[in-house]
Parts: sequence; structure tokens; C-alpha cells
Amino acid sequence: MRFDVFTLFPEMFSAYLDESILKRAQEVGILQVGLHNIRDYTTDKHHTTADVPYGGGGGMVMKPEPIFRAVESILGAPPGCPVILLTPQGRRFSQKVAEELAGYPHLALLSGRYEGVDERVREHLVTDEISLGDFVLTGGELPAMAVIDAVSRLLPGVLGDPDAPQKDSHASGLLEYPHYTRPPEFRGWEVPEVLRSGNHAEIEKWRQAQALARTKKRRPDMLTQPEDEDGGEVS
Ligand code: 4GX
Repeated sequence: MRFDVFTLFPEMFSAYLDESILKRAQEVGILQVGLHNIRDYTTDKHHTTADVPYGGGGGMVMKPEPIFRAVESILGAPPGCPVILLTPQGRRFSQKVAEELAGYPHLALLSGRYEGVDERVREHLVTDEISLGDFVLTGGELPAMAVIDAVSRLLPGVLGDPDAPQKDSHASGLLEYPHYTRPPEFRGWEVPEVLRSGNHAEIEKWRQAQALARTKKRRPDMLTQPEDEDGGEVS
């Protein structure tokens, strides 16, 4: 699968993508990420990427020309893949959305800064808008990285255990049960006896009960609303 990211800060992505699981996914060729600096697609002397808003009100808005030039020179006109804008006004990102996106061979991600992008970019270039959640970030780079991460780990061969994505909390519809590792006692706090019993049927029963109790307490919405009908507020 390939992602092409359009951003004013491509360097922000490298530290995250060039470590651990996503690094290996790129090395073995399961994942490709192209990072494109929108500033490289300006044509004016000062490499202007943003300007003041029509109608006033302060702040800056990203200009349409460099964004169209960048996306169309990499992906063609019209682009042959979804072009996703990261914005608090988008549909809420979730495991279900990650699964949907993992079905595409190629995605473009557009990370905005300032007050956002000129509306003509949304209307005539962007095909989907995704929000990481109802909070305000300084830019769309972190949400783009979250999308790349959550989608990439679903691709066959990225995780060591091929069943891992099906075992995920949210894929199962329940929060995860508690995890323990050695030592069996730490500062007087013991690992539950059942986990050390070797009785795998009992262990499975305990884990399911724990997952259900935890979900009831922390995320009752996950039990009443199937998958992820968020019904939440919109910014
Ligand atoms: N989930 N932000 C984007 C600038 C912007 C605004 C509108 C395009 C359109 C965010 C989030 C988020 C802040 C990133 C505003 N770009 N993005 N930025 N939450 O808060 O996705």
C-alpha cells in the first residue's frame, strides 16, 4: 500500500515512520510513504503557501495553487486515489474507518496548518475528510501519522502475528483485558492466580469477564452502539 502525504512539514513524519514496525514494513515493501512539501510547488519568489482570509477575521489560509500543483503533479489530474483532508470537521476516525482505508492500494493525505485550506481545495480536490477527534491541534500532521499507523498495521505481514488485528480491542467490540508479565510479585502486588494456573479454559473465561466488566464501566457506549456509531459532538 502507498501513502502520499502533502504537508508543509514533511520532516515531522520521518522520526515516526523510520522506526520499529513501520520502518520494517517499508523495508520489506508492504508499505510505501511519499512525503511532499507543498512549499516545493509554489511558483512565486517568496514561496508563499498561505495568505490572509477574504472577508477578514485574522489568521491565515493555505493557498489553493501550490496544493493543487503538488497533488496533481504526484497523482495526476484528476488523482487516481482518495484524497483525504485531516480536519476537525471530518468524519471521526475509528478502527472501522481504518479497516475501510486499508482496502485501498493508494491514499493521499493532506495535512493543513493555520485556519485550514481554501474551500476550493475541499470542493474540487479533496474526496474525504477525517478527524482524529474533537480537539484542536496545530496541524494535520499528527492525524495523518495516526491514519498511516492504524491502517498500516492492518496490512498483511506488517505485524508479526497475522491474527493480531482481529485480537485488537475495538475489532472485538470490547476493551482489552488486563495484561501482566513477570515478575509474579512486584512490590507486594501479585499477578492474578488464574493467569499462572496453566488452565487455558479458565484463563479465557477470566479474560472475557474482565474485558466485559471493563467495557461496561469505561465505555458503555461500545455495548449499546454497534461498531462505532459515535453520536458524538462535532466541532
Ligand atoms: N483531527 N487540526 C488541521 C488546520 C486545518 C483546518 C481545517 C484543514 C482544514 C485535527 C483533528 C485538528 C487543527 C488539524 C486544524 N486544516 N485534524 N488544522 N482534531 O485539530 O484532524
